[in-house]
Amino acid sequence: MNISHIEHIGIAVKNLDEAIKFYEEVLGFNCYTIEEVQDQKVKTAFFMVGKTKIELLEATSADSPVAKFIEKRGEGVHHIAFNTDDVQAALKVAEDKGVDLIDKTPRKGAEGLEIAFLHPKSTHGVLIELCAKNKNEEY
Ligand code: CMX
Repeated sequence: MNISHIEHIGIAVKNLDEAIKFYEEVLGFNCYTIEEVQDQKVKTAFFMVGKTKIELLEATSADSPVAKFIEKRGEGVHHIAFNTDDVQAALKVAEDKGVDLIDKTPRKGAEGLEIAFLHPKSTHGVLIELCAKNKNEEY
């Protein structure tokens, strides 16, 4: 799959502003962008931590995957995103090995990334995101 590093860790929160305060005032991180991803029904806030990122996720509607997650499990780690050079190729590898794909083709995520998810039921309980920089996009 050519995975190079953990691109980000996604954390589901009830209230983005309150959670940002914790990450800035207690942990001393700097929120460098807030972005709504309509396709995923989330509002996101990003922090750089060394070479990886923390992505806070607040649901923007009741049927958002993040709203459902919080309802069932409460706030907490929602997914781990691995950087790869080619999401479509990585999906093919996963599918060929019998992994249940949530996305058959990459979608557009925050920060202009191409993203696709693997179902936690076939990854030992962790929602895995595969992501790559969209080569056609300036970011
Ligand atoms: N991590 C681990 N397990 C999870 C999970 C998560 N984030 N979300 C759901 N699950 C578990 C549930 O607890 C449930 O387990 P049990 O059956 O043991 O109770 C099971 O997965 C449910 O699976 P489901 O019935 O197929 O589906 P859900 O309606 O709960 O949806 C999922 C789960 C992962 C398919 C859905 O959330 C999804 O499609 N996620 C991908 C998109 C996404 O999460 N977008 C938001 C982030 C976007 C971004 O970062 O930009």
